[in-house]
Amino acid sequence: MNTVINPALVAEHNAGERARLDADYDALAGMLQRRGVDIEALTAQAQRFALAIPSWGVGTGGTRFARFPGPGEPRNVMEKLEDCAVIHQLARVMPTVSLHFPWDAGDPAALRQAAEGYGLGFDLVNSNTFQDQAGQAHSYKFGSLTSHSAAVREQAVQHNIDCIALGRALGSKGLTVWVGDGANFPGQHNLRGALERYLDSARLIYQALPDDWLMYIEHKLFEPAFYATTIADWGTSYACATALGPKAKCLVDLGHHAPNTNIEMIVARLAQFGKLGGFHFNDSKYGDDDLDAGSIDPFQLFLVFNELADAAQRDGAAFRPAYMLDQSHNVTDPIESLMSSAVEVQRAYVQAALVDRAALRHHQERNDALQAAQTLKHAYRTDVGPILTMARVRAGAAADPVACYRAAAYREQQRRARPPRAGASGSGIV
Ligand code: AFD
Ligand code: MN
Ligand code: MN
Repeated sequence: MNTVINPALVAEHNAGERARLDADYDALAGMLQRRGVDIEALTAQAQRFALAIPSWGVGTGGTRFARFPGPGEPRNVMEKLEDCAVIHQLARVMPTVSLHFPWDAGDPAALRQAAEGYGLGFDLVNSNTFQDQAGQAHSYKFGSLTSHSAAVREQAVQHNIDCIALGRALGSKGLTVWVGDGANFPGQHNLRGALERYLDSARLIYQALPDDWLMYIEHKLFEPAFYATTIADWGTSYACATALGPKAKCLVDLGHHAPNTNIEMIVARLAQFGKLGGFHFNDSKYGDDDLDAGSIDPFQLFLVFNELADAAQRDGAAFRPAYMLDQSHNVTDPIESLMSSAVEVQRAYVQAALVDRAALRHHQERNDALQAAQTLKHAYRTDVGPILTMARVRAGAAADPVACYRAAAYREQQRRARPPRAGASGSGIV
């Protein structure tokens, strides 16, 4: 495998962490044993956990106001893959990359070869009909899949079909469709008519799906439409996924809800009805903030994984949602944010695996609300850090990915190797 960071440096870093890791791991093993939990089973579970890197996440993000580019940003999809390889090498929890078209357009065979060289695979592909591209025949200013214009709808449908073809060539197994379509004024749209047009367009994309592919419908409450977004909530997403058929599922982006929405309940509902397709993990305080997963409300992330653990227990191997991060890194090094966010998601996964489900059911059946809540808190409060570190070290990754990454001076090296292109510092989101 082509490693971007010198493996000797990783080994040296790990050797320095070894004594402390062993001591912490043994202490945690003893504590868990007294609770009847085998630490080795949890570590093996942590090692199996994986989520995808959003290709756009390795570049510095931005807001509607400005974008402040960071040094050594990747300037094309090949350089994005190189950054993803660093994340994969040091954290070993993100083995796949999710490409976004046409941003990541490239020769699929060359992309595949580069990714395989790094030991990376390709996850779901994403279509983009929320902005216009140079030379595009029709504008998406007034919508894409829901446009009043048949020609615009056709163009948007065709783009999604092209994404499927590209994804197929990459070995991907699904397409995520997020549209910004909606209205900024009451009356601008016939609300029902817009959704009817969406479904007509979505059906054409659905029909183009290979047999072993899924289509993921991503809802979002608002922005860019500020009055009425066509696919605004999980109810609409569920209704559309149901209307389309078994290969259509719902994708939950944690930031795409009103503040204080009970997202774990949405997860439980979608899982119950077989429509939970996957996640875009991130965190938020106010809206679609795209902050790092677990940075604002790690308890919510835990509660989401608590529902996922329950669903996995009920549905077994058939339950395999797609996991990905979807964040905008505006003030941090994107590689550092992606690695530490992935570890936060993995942490929530392991904490949820620690929930004593038999005890929880026992308290629930006896209406002992206090003890039921305490059962969850008990798992959540357990510091599973040594398990995550051990999982990484055993897989050849870094005990402390951020510290090791900084020691490798990768960013500094790329600052020199990748001088910014003229005009690349403009404003705009991601
Ligand atoms: C959007 C959505 C969606 C999309 C991405 C592109 O979350 O996942 O693909 O950002 O930047 O807000
Ligand atoms: Mn998203
Ligand atoms: Mn978003």
